[in-house]
Amino acid sequence: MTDSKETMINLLGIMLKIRRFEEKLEELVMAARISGFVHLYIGQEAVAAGVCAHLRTSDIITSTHRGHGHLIAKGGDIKKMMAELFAKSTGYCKGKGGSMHIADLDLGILGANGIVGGGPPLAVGAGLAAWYRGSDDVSLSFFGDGASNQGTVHEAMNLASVKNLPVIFAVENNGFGEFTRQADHQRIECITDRAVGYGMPQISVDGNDVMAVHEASGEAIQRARKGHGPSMLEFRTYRHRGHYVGDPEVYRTKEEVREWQSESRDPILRFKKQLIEQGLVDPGRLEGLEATIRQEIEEAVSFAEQSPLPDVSDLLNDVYA
Ligand SMILES: Cc1ncc(C[n+]2csc(CCOP(=O)(O)OP(=O)(O)O)c2C)c(N)n1
Repeated sequence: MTDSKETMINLLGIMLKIRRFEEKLEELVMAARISGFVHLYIGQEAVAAGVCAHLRTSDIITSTHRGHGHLIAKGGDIKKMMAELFAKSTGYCKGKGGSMHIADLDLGILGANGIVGGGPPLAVGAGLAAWYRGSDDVSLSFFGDGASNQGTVHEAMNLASVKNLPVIFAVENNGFGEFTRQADHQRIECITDRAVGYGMPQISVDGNDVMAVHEASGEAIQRARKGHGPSMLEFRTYRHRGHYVGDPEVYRTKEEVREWQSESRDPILRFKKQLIEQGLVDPGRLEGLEATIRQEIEEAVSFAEQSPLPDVSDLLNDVYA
């Protein structure tokens, strides 16, 4: 194994931070302490963690309506994220955007995005900008199987390919577009089949195996950095929660969900087991890691709760007209 033990433990730490952040968020939404639409990423953590481990601050990502995991993995500040979710003035959008508008340009995060398929064209623009600057920065767009049917995604892939831009199209195939199974919204199994039409290298991997994600994305990112153009990656995964918090989930069975939450499929449980079995981490260190993360999340909640609401006088500031 070429990956160092510390890389693996860092990947586990990022996955745990995303999971615990969102478990807390879910609890807060269910208790009506946070309002607004929230889409949870639980179950897909290996994708954000494995991919973003290769990205520098100056590299760009575009995210989706299910964006918390991407933002945390790219280095987003969970205090400012939590404050935004609480609609407080200390949040990323001064409390006026909520879950689907969190962005941090200083960290290369062009933003979560409520427009399905809205991210890839932005990533192509960022890739074009990197190329103009003559830098070796890359841009990477996360999007879903549902989004992969959008015209914007196809136009973006074509332009990136024609211009040989440093863009990575990272599709997270979690099996559903809203309440519709993949098999009912597209006639292909491997979404990377679509890359063939744009003459783009592609690979489809198990998105719940963080090391497989890490390896595949590392190659694509290196290719883009070296000026060898775009790639498409498909990560096959599953979302453990409903499409949004409160989704009655009538389109799947509890048994199916439980199967994906089992130790053999859940990306965190299976990676933890692997690390312990290989003697790469001892349970004591894991407990320490969990405790630090829980503490950080509690601090983010306190910060958010104690922050002021936006002032009425600020209502029309930062609003495009
Ligand atoms: C342009 C546009 N069309 C429709 C919607 C409504 N919508 C929100 S999420 C979603 C499904 C997205 O599915 P997918 O891309 O697979 O992402 P996932 O929810 O599975 O993460 C749809 C259709 C939207 N937000 N934007």
